[in-house]
Amino acid sequence: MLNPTPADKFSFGLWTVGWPARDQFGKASRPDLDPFDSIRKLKELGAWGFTFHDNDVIPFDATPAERDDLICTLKKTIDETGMVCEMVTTDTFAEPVFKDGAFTSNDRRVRRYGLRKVLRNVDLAAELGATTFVMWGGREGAEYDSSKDLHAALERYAEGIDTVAGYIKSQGYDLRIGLEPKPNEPRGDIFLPTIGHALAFIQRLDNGDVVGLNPETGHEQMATLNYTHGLAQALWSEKLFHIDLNGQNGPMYDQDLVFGHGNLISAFFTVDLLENGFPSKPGAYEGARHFDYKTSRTDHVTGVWDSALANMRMYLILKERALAFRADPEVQEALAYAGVHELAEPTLGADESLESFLADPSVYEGLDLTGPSERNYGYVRLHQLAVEHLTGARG
Ligand code: ASC
Ligand code: MN
Ligand code: MN
Ligand code: MN
Repeated sequence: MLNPTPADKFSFGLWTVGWPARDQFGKASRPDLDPFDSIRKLKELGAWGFTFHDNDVIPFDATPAERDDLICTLKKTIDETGMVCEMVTTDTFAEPVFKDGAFTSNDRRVRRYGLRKVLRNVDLAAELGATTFVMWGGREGAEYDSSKDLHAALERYAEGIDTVAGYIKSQGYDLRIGLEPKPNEPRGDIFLPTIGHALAFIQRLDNGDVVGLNPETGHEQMATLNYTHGLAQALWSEKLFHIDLNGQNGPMYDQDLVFGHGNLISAFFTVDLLENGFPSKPGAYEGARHFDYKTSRTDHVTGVWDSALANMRMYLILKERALAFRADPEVQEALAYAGVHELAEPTLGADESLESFLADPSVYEGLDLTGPSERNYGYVRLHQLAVEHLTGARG
């Protein structure tokens, strides 16, 4: 049960296991890994798929012939391992040219260059059979409010995303864009800082039908937000196109810990939502269970593979606990007591007119507030049952 298999649909970014742990304060503490070996190793561990930034596989300064060679090796590795390339993304943050962003740089030359870099990777994604194209605008932002025309920045961001989305549609690619919100780091403030901002932004696009979200656990938690609530709103909006699972301990730098190694209770409810769905709308999330974490700098290559496996085991442990939680008769009774199912009932009756609602004295003038005011919802008992399942004290 706790051994991952391809049926679990786990996938990893090649930059995750491939991170040599170079940080702002220190040199790399691990050697660079060969990305093709990483695909084989992830397969061995039980993963189903992988994802990558163009420059995780193809160096930024590769010649066209070198690029073709590497793509050829990548395709061979896919055929040989059966690993699915489910998502592709573009590095528009590492090179100095992108220091002020790609789609929102004040320099038009950079915006046009960035758009071309993204569009060639849309072609590559389609060629490799990926169904999601993630766009993390890590450098789209500012440190100084004096430096940006914020209205124009949003116009240019929308223009860029709309151009990419329109291109995908015009080519007939089976591909959808997943915007990835993050509040800050590496920029002081990043545009589209949260799931909510990104959902509102998508509403303004011309080609928003193929644009949705790729929310990352730690990014929402950096903004002190509840990741599971964010996933829920993205699902409700039919915009949850992809996920980046990892661990974070509240608002601080982006930790990218193993999934469940940060806020564990939150991770439990994330898995509960992904596996069980909503009580009023049951059903599992169908997309990849994708991890975007970093092996801690203290671990060497052995630790890279220990931590990759740890992500999958944490997910499977939490899945087992979440299923046991929902199946427990005492939990079912506590859910009913708490009124969880009552919330699915529309507030107005099916054939109740607004006139009759307004004229019904039992709703307002005649309602005895004692009952609802003194109601014990029992949420603490319910949550204790959840934590007992999570910790293995029950079921
Ligand atoms: C991505 C993505 C991130 C960043 C980061 C790069 O594509 O999802 O969160 O890039 O992992 O270090
Ligand atoms: Mn992160
Ligand atoms: Mn991410
Ligand atoms: Mn990241």
